[in-house]
Amino acid sequence: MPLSPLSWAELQALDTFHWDRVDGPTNAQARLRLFGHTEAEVQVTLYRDHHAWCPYCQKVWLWLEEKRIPYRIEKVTMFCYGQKESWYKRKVPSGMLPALELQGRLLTESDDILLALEQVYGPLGQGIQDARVVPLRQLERLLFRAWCQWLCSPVRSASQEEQHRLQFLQVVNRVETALAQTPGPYFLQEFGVVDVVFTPFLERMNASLYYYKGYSLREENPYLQAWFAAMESRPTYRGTQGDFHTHVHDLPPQLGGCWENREPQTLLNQRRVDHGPWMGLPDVAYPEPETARVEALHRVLKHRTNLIRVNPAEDKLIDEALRAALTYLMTAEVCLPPPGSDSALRYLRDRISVPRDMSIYAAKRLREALETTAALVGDEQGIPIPIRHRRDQDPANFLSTARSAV
Ligand SMILES: N[C@@H](CCC(=O)N[C@@H](CS)C(=O)NCC(=O)O)C(=O)O
Repeated sequence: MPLSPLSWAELQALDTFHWDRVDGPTNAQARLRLFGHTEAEVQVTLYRDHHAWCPYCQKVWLWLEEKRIPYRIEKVTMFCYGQKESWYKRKVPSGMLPALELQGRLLTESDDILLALEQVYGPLGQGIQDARVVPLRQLERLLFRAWCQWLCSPVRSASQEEQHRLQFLQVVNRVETALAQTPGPYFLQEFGVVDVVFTPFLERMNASLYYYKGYSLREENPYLQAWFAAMESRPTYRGTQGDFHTHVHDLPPQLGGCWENREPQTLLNQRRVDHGPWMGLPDVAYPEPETARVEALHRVLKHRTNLIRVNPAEDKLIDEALRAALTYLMTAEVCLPPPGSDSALRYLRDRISVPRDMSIYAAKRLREALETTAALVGDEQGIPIPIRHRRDQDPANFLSTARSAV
């Protein structure tokens, strides 16, 4: 017989998750990172986007985490999901991210930021102007342009699509050759700034090409496969890592559209990313931590009032349905949600953002619990995710509790 949903108090009692956001592993929720230093020693403030979607912010974020520099984090809204904060426009009139304050000096442009940080704290492996680093940074930009060309150009013919695909694969081969030249998995002898520079877009290429073009960058290229695995051995990277679902739906408004090729493999991949099963997707390969479920529970409990308020369904309906999904998440016992709650549960399933809300495996477990529970009462989908903007994710709706997330 199906279990009836646990109460919020009963769910709260199951929440044993604890994470030291300030001195513990890299995470997207912290507003302050100390690495054992005192707050008085902090000389750096990183301005990055609320949702951890901005790739240039990820580059600087990862560098600071790798170097264990104490820093503050101020989160700013991107144009595609809400209103830019006026205090930020006074500081950076263009509104562009990232920005960084270093010993009272304001810097913009991610490469200039890294250069200035190197001058104060020393390089991460090699300096970004090192003669071994510069050609690899150029290769990264070449790959970026070939990816944009393939993903973001509306094509007029199959041959044009094929030409863009081949151009991208040619640059990928150059990346494979570069990785093959070192004895380890990284771009140079040891992990360093080049790996940090490549990370944000390799992650986004892996996600977007799988979903829009049916091409699995990580699985089809052995050196990149080894590189991703090596990156995932680093807690710093794990803390900044996004999942396929998050990237494929945050990229279109940022890039001005992503074009799918409608091939059978693409359609299969799209179904898998949007509807599951999410375990086994090539967006992550390290083993699932034992804490995945309880982390998901913890994060939902923290934000439940807002999650219920922004859901299009009646509060009472989504309240009970969400408790049913969380009961299943924590007990593995089928728990029937109220009739008519399937689309409300799927609305939430489609709006979990990684790493903003939780880490990658926690999100997969939560998506799975929401979908399994929704499927007990129907197959109605949630309101579709917008393509031109993501104001459905406006952080203004969450700020009162987000502020206390440290
Ligand atoms: N060249 C810049 C590029 C930065 C950039 O394009 N930032 C985008 C986000 S990925 C931005 O701030 N756009 C304004 C917005 O979306 O609000 C850098 O390396 O820092």
